[in-house]
Amino acid sequence: MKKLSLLLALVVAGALVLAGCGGKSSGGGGGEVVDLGTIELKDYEFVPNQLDLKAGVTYKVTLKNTGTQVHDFTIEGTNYSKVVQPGATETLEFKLDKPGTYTIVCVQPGHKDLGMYFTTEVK
Ligand SMILES: [Cu+2]
Repeated sequence: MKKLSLLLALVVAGALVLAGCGGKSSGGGGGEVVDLGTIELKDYEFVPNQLDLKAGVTYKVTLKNTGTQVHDFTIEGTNYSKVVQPGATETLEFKLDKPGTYTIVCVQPGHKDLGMYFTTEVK
């Protein structure tokens, strides 16, 4: 009987330790997101138009459309794209697994031709 209650105490203590670890890891490690801040979508440019990116990192960017047209933030060759209405602010999370040169572009008709794109290196 004593042995059984000791065992029970150990099991309860173990469960508490596990619960403690679980709480910590959900707050920090693993799903870390790096905030890139705000990029303005103007008629017809991105400001700023430089990003310092690393492969395998999850980034969050805030997209603020200060222009008069609908704009979007599209990473060519990926499924990442976010349309932002004039005056609106949206956020986009993305992760690029392969290093290389990527083009960020607004795919609204004619906008790329007006210069609304930039290239960025992912290391
Ligand atoms: Cu645009």
